[in-house]
Amino acid sequence: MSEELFNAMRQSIIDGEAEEAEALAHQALEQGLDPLEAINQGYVAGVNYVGAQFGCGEMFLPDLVLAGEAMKAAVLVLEPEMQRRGTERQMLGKVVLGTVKGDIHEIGKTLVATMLSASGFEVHDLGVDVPVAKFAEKAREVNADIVGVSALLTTTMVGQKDVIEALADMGLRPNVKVMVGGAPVTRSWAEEIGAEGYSEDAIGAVAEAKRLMGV
Ligand code: B12
Repeated sequence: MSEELFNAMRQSIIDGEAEEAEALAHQALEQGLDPLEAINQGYVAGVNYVGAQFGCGEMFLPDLVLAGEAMKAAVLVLEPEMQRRGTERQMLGKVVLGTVKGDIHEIGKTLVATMLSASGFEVHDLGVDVPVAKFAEKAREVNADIVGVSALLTTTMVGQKDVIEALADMGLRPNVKVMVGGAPVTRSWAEEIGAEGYSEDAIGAVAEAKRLMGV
């Protein structure tokens, strides 16, 4: 029964059908399904498929954008229930996440946010085009363990370095760890700017965040 629902969820992401994805999320909650399971076995399977198809040139930009919108619509429905159960779950750590100033790419960042919260992190997603100071202010406000900074443009990558400096200026380093990512970002760039974490995808981002928390 839930297998059918998971397949429909996966397909709603592949088809980029936000309304369908949302309706299926409601259905899952009505049936008492674990929202985390719905995300991992349903929606994320769809996102992974779309990502792979995009990588080999079988799907295109509009497909990605629509898949991202559908994913967001589903997560919006499932999130309150995830948070409710999260209070019963041991949270692994607090992450402040955003895409740097001047950069409006949000799909990858949102995927990282979704995967982190699905894996038990408390995620504060600041969105896109986020001013440097806002990362540091939010980190202080919520007592963050990790700040994740996404950049998809070579011209905005330097913003990741600025965020590290802003955290240091506020006296939050080295307690608050920094994780960077985005298509042009490499491990050597992360090392150069003093970020403790780097990953080329959302699955790796979860592994990095766990490593930084020592779990
Ligand atoms: C979709 C897209 C857009 C969409 C964004 C829609 C949206 N709502 O996000 C739109 C159309 C708006 C757009 C606009 C532009 N784009 Co664009 N865009 C892309 C595209 C095709 C895909 C990006 C994407 O979503 N990928 C899918 C996700 C899942 O992957 P991802 O973002 O890389 O994220 C993964 C990892 O990087 C990692 N990750 C990401 N963030 C983080 C953070 C942390 C902490 C960690 C650990 C990991 C991590 O995990 C993610 C999940 O697996 C890329 C091409 C590409 N191959 O990357 C170009 C690309 C990034 N864009 C590019 C450009 C040039 C632009 C524009 C300047 C175009 C223009 N002339 O107007 C504008 C810039 C606007 C701005 N100011 O930001 C260039 C950048 C070149 C460069 N190196 O600087 C690229 C590489 C295309 C190209 N080959 O030329 N774009």
